Amino acid sequence: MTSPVRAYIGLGSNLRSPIRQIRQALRALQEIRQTVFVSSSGLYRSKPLGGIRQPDFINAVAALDTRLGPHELLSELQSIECRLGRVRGRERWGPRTLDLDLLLYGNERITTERLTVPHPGLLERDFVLHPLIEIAPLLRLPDGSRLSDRAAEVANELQRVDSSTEG
Ligand code: A4P
Ligand code: MG
Repeated sequence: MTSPVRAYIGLGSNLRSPIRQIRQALRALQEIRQTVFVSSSGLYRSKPLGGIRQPDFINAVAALDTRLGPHELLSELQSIECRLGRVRGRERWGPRTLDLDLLLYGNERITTERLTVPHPGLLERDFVLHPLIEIAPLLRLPDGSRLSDRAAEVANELQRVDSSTEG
């Protein structure tokens, strides 16, 4: 049997009770086949990226150990997005009930029609970078660079959501 690969997932929501959406999505990640849920960051409120007027986002990052291939894992993520009610076909960058991105899949670099890993926004987005460092402070990218060395370049304007906050 192949050994598991550590993968990191970015979660984001800014519609229909986003805190509840993210908590539900974290539970759904625990049910993915051939996969062990390792840990998740706190939840963070962030300003929308992309210039469209829309509600603030709630973001978080989770770590999984998976025996699924990267495309199989992406399919599982997309199935969770659909199940938890994402309305597809909206404008890019626009509001969404739930967005699950595959940020990293072990040390692999992947460029296919369906999948780009590491996720292209990883190093620029405070709502990805800082929660990722929270759960994996020593993490290195496939090019060998240490994630925490990049953190100083990205201002952290995230607001942590208190764990007792209702969604
Ligand atoms: N795809 C390719 N690579 C990946 C990957 N690594 N992970 C493909 C996930 N999907 C990947 O995705 C479109 C296609 O990307 C998929 O079919 C998949 O095969 P999508 O989720 O349907 O479309 P999208 O999310 O609208 O596009 P995109 O480019 O993923 O949007 P982003 O970059 O995720 O941005 N502001 C804040 N504060 N917080 C946010 O979370 N999110 C967005 C969405 C904008 N602004 C935000 C936030
Ligand atoms: Mg996406």
